[in-house]
Amino acid sequence: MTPKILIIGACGQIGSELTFKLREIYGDKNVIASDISYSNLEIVNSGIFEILDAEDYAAIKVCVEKHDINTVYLMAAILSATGEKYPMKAWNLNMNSLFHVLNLAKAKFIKKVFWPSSIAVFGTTTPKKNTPQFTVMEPSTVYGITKQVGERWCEYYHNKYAVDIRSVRYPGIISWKTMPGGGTTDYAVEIYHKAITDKKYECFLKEDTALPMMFMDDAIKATVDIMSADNEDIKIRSSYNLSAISFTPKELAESIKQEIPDFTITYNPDFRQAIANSWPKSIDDSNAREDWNWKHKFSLQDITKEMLKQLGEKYKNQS
Ligand code: AKB
Repeated sequence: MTPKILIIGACGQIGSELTFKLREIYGDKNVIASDISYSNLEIVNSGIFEILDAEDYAAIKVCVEKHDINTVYLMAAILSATGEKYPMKAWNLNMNSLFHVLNLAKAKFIKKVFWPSSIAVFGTTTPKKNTPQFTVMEPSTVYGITKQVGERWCEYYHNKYAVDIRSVRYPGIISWKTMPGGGTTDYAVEIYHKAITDKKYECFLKEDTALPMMFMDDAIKATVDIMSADNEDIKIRSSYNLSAISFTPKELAESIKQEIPDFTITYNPDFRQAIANSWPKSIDDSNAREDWNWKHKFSLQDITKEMLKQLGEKYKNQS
């Protein structure tokens, strides 16, 4: 099956880079980008783009039929920090959009679905180190609840209606092209911007808060890999643990100091500290490594070098 792809939420941090990668692989005319507004002009102007509300079933169905779509990547979501401010908005967007896409697959309008879950499915009662694939899951954020419930529905639709759904639990994603929005792990992107512009950063998490993280290129590779794996190799239909590296804000600051010796960091924890405290410090992703050969590439120092190089050029071109 040649994928004819619709990306819902293509203007966001992961959606935008996924759109470019999928267009590179499958060709511009086979990848339709969509979002609720024209918030990322690079994406809007880079190929076919549709305005689409992820909560509008009829509109998604029209778009799927118009472009003869067989594969949907549902990237629209309200993340952990924003979800705490707007709980019902987060619940409605995160759950309604998932049901719409699952129901389109159940009704055979589409054949394959990618839906991202998150390390936010875990909670304070989960083992924190090397968190297993199958373990206690009592998420304490609205975002985490939507992802945990979403995982159950994905598995249910696969078992009951044979929906080909594939999912990974993303850790914090570090990237330079598009800013993240509304997450707890966002500090790990903001810090690089401030390192370039101000040589200092005030972190909203404590210095010893270890969290699982990953460079965008690895996250995109995982997404492409799981979607192109053979059907029988995908043994988990809720969501796969996915891991690359783990670090604390202090360790991240040290790695920046290796490149910018006069960079300084201060700490002023806010409400996001409690969210970070409820999440794992590191993740056991051996199921993904065994089932579909997942492997990450970027170490912390690789990421720091690449982030500072790319952002350095970006800010130089703007001035
Ligand atoms: C967040 O911080 O909310 C997200 C996530 C870990 O899913 N980046």
